[in-house]
Amino acid sequence: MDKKKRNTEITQNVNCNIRQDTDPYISDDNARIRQFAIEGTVTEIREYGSGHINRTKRVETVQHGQRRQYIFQQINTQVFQDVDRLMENITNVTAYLREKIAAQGGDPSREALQVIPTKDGKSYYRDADAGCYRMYPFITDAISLDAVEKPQDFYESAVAFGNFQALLSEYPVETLHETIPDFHHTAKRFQTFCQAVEADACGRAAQVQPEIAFLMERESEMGVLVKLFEQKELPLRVTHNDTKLNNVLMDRKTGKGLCVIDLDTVMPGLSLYDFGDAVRFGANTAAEDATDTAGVSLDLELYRQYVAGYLKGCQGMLTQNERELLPVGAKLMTLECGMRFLTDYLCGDVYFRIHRKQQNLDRCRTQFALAADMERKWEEMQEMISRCSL
Ligand code: ADP
Ligand code: GN1
Ligand code: MG
Repeated sequence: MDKKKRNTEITQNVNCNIRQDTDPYISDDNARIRQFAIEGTVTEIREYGSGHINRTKRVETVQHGQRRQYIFQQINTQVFQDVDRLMENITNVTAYLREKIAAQGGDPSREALQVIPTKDGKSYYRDADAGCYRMYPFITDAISLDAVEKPQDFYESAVAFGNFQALLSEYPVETLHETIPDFHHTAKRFQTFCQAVEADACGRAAQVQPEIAFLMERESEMGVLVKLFEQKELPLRVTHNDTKLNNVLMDRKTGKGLCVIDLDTVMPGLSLYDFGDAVRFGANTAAEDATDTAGVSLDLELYRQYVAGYLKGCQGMLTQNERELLPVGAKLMTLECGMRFLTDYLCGDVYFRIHRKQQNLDRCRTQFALAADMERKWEEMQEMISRCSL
């Protein structure tokens, strides 16, 4: 699909997806939502967004004629097994961000998420079936893009993610829980991938031999960032770890990055993970799940915009090693993500939500095609870093 058509399509899907109050799930949701300290009577609940992990809905309430909107999310407890710790991270990080943003003269109610407590003061609600739910105020007059529409959008998203890291540069990193252990430990991800090939639980390995070979040929690259970190060549930082374009809300009026969202994976990490993951998603000329890799390539202009925006947002906090290794971050995160999609395909699509058969395989193929294109454009990628760092 044309990458730019995707934003419209998702908006339309969302708008068509109104479920009636007769739907038993909606009644259940109503009961769950009543557990939270929100204002007004619920008038509407709609499926929302295009995340691969949680189930997100937008809730509307009315009180004395005043309309309010909220985000209501079912946390994926297969992916996040310790919800107490996950929500402790998010509650603490958002409280910290709100204070910092206020001190800098910003508007914390629009520039940071805020966890809405349950009526009995908890950060999330666990129902009788062990489903876990949370709520945030819905940030209005903002958009979340599933594809870059113009280079400026990508630049502004980079400023926002860089700024997010700068805001958290003094946050006590040791107090954060690892919500998914070894999330970006690419070498361990490679081991898991090899085990999945070996087990071949769904009999799919024979069909993906070229993809398996592509990764095997790059085995020596898997541990490169972890090793540099162990050798103290790279600093540990508070990072977001899932910097997809749709995880930052953009101000509808100004077009500037407004609020970094999807904080489930805020953990100790490397800045290169945040830079790399954003580039692999946003600077690809094709959609992450394109069915034909012919349209996949690294858009060097978008890459340049992201480098410039990220360095600006980071406000000089990156070390020389970090700056020089930005291209490595981009390629490694692309390889790692493709490897995760392939692993999930081999395991029977148990992790990433799919909407059609082979979607995870398509996702894997786009990532590998992108990594291959980065190899072809490697010198340009490096040159741009030197030019932007001047
Ligand atoms: P997932 O982990 O499944 O990706 P997200 O937290 O990213 O879930 O939420 C999914 C989508 O919901 C986002 O991409 C964004 O469009 C929207 N969203 C999430 N939180 C808010 C919020 N507080 N205000 C407005 N939109 C939001
Ligand atoms: C998931 O939640 P979402 O859709 O923003 C995944 C990321 C992947 C991404 C690939 C917790 O992100 O790591 O890069 O899909 N999140 C988790 O699109 O695994
Ligand atoms: Mg998300």
